Amino acid sequence: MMRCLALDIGGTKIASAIVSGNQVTQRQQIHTPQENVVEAMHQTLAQLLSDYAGQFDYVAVASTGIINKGILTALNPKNLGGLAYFPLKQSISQHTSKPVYLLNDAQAATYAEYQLQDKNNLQNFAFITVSTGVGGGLILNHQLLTEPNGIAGHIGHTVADPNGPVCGCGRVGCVEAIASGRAIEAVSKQWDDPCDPKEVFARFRKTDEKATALVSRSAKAIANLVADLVIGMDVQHVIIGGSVGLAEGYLPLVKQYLAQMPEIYRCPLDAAQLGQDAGLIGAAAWALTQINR
Ligand code: ADP
Ligand code: BMX
Ligand code: ZN
Repeated sequence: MMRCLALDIGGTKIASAIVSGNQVTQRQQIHTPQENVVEAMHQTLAQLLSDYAGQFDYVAVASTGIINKGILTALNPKNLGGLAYFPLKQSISQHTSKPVYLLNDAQAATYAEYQLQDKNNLQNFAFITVSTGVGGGLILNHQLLTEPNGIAGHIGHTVADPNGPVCGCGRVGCVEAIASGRAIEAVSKQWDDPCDPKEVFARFRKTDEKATALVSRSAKAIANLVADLVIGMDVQHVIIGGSVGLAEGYLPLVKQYLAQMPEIYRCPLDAAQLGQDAGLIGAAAWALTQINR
C-alpha cells in the first residue's frame, strides 16, 4: 500500500498525517501562521517534511486558496494573514524527492466524502466547509471539478446579501462574509461581552438571543447556498464540514431553513462522515488518481 504524507492547510490550522487507504496515523495539528506568513509557511513546511522523513511514498496537499499548477493564490488573503500568493509545490519539493500533488482543501474533502456515497446513484454532489472561510467542492457527472484553473467550488463567494459586509475577496456580501467562522467572530468580538465563535455556539445552545441571531444568519446563508446548488446544478446531496459546520446544533438549523423553501430547492444534507480528516483522506486518495492518470 502506498504511504502518503497528507497535509491539510486551512486558515486556522494545519493538519498532517500519514494516510494509507482510509487509515490515518501520526496525525499532528498546528496553528496556521498569521504573521510573517511567507517565511513562516516555508519554515512550517520544512519542519513537517523533516518530521515525516522516510515514512512516505508521495505527498498530497489539501490547501485553502485557489490551487493551480502548484501555486496557491488566495481568493480571500485575509484568511491567511494577508498571504495572497505562495509557491506551495516548490516550497515542499525543496525538501523531498517524492512526487507532490495539490488541490483545494474543500475539493479534497468533497472527493473523500463522495467515495463514501452510493456513487452509481449519485451523479451530482457537493461539499461545503463552514470554517475560517466558506469553501466548497463540486462533483458533476461523477467527476470532481478541479480544471481548468482550480476555481470550481468557490461557492463561498457567491452573494448571500448584496447589502452585506465587504468580503476579504473584494466582493460585497459573499456567503463567506456572513456565514464563516471569521464572519461570526467579526461580529461577536464587537459585543459588550465579546467572545470567539466556539463561545458563540455555547451561548446559542443556551438560547442566548444575540448568539442565536448570529448563528441563524450563518445557517440561513448556507441553506440558501444549498438551494442554489440544487436549482443551479441539480446537486442531489450536500455534505457539510468545517468546525462551524460540524458544531453541535448548526446542521439542524441549516436543515430547518432549507425545509422552509419550496421542495424543488431541497436535497439531503448530512455532516461529514470523516469529520476533520476529510481533507487529509481526500487529498491522499485524489493524488492516487493523478499518479495513475
Ligand atoms: P480551518 O479553517 O483551518 O480548516 P476549522 O475548520 O477548524 O479550520 O475552522 C476554523 C474556524 O472555526 C474558526 O473561525 C474558529 O473560530 C471556528 N471554530 C473552531 N472551533 C469551533 C467550535 N467548537 N464551534 C464553533 N466554531 C468553532
Ligand atoms: C476561502 C478560500 C477557499 C477555501 C475556503 C475554506 C482562500 C485563502 N481560501 O473561501 O479557497 O477553500 O476559504 O478554507 O482564499 P478554510 O481555511 O476555511 O478551510
Ligand atoms: Zn468573497
